[in-house]
Amino acid sequence: MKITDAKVFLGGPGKNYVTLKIMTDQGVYGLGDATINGRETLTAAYLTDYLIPNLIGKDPRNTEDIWQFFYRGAYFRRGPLAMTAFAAVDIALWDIKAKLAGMPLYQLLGGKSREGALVYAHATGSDLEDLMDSIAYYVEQGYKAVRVQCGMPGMPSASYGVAEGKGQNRNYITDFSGIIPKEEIWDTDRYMRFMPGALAEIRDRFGPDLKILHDVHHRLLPREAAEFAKAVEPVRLYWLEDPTPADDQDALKLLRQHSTVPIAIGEVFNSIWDCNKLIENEMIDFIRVAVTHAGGITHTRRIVDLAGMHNVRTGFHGAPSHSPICMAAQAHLNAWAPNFGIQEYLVLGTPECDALFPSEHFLRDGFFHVSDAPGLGVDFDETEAARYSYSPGSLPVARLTDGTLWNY
Ligand code: KDG
Ligand code: MG
Repeated sequence: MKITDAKVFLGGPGKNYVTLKIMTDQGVYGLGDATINGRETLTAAYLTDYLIPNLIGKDPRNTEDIWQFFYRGAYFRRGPLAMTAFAAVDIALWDIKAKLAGMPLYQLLGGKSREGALVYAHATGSDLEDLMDSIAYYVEQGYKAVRVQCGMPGMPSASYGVAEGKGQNRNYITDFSGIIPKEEIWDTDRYMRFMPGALAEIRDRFGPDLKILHDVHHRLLPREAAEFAKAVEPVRLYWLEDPTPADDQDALKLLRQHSTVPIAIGEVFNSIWDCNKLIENEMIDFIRVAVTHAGGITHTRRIVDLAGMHNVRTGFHGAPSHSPICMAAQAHLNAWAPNFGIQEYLVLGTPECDALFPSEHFLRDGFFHVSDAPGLGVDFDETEAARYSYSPGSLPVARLTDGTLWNY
C-alpha cells in the first residue's frame, strides 16, 4: 500500500483551518489538522514544501516509522510549527489505519473506557453580573463544568477570554484580524484584588456541584501565582489554568508548597520534553496539550501514558481555533485514556462549520460522544472548502499599565 498524493487546504468559516488530506493507491484517504492560531501559513508551507514530498510512495500503515522519520530526521527537533505539521500527517495516517480496520479509531487505542467525555464550556462577562448570566446559560444547557473569565472594574481594556458586549451581543472571540496584533493592557494588582472574590461569589451563586475552571493565561509571576492559588482555595476550583508562563518547569514549586488547588498547564507545549519534569515531579494535575500541537496521536499518547503514571489527568486544549479534525482525534483519545479528566469544547458549531466537516460526533448534557464510524469519524467537503481562503490574523499582545510587554 502506498501514499499517492496529499493536499493542504487553508481557510474555513471565521477561522484559518489548515486541513491535510492524504490519498492512497487503495482509495482510502485520511484527514489531518495543522491549525496553529496566527501562524497557519507556516504549518501549511512545512507540509507542502517538506513533508508531503517525503510521504509520496511510503506505506501509510507505518505510522510509527513515518513519525520517527520526520521527528528524528528533522535534525533541528521539536518546536510548535514542526510538531503541528507532523501531527497533521500522523492524525491522517491513524484515520487511514482505522478506516482499513473498519473500526472507530478509539478501538485501535484500546477501546472505550467511558461512554461520554466530560466537557467544559467558556462563560465570559464584561463584568461579574454579566458573567453570572453567561454561566447560568451554560448550566441551563446541561453543562456540568464551566470556565469563567471576567472583565475587571477599572481595567483599561478587555483582556484574554473577556467578552465584548453584553447579553445576546456577548462575544468573547475578539477580532483577531490583521497581521499587526492588537494590544491589551494587563494590571496584575487589580486582578489579584478582584478575581478571588469574584470566584467566591460564583461558587455561592451556583452551589457546590458545578465544576468551575479559571484560566490565568500565563500572567502571574511564581510568587503571585502562589498567593492567588492560596486565596482561591476555598472556592474548590476544578482547575486553575496556566497561573505562570509554562516555559519554566520549576515555576510551580512555590505554588505547590502553599496550595492544593488543582493546576492545569500545557496548551503551548509541543512535546513530552516540555512537560516531563512537571509530570514526574507531580507539579500539575491536568496536562493540556492539544493532539494537533503535540505531534499527533503517536506522540500525545506517550504524554498521556507518562501523565497516567503520575496521577496527572488529561484536559486537552480545545479553543475555538481547533478544527473539528483535531477535536475528533481528541475525542478518540478521550474515549480511551484511563486518566481522562475533561475536554475543553468550543468548536464553532455553526451550519457552515458542520457543512465543511460533516461528522456524527455529538454533545449531550455536557458530555461529548464519539462517533462509531470507521476512522476519525469526521469528513471534509472539498466543494464547501472552495468557498474559503486564508485571511491574515494575529493573536493580541499584552502590556502592563506602564507599557512593558507582558505575557498574552
Ligand atoms: O491560540 C491561543 C488560544 O487557543 C488560547 O489563548 C486559548 O487559553 C486558551 C484556552 O484555554 O482555550
Ligand atoms: Mg488556556
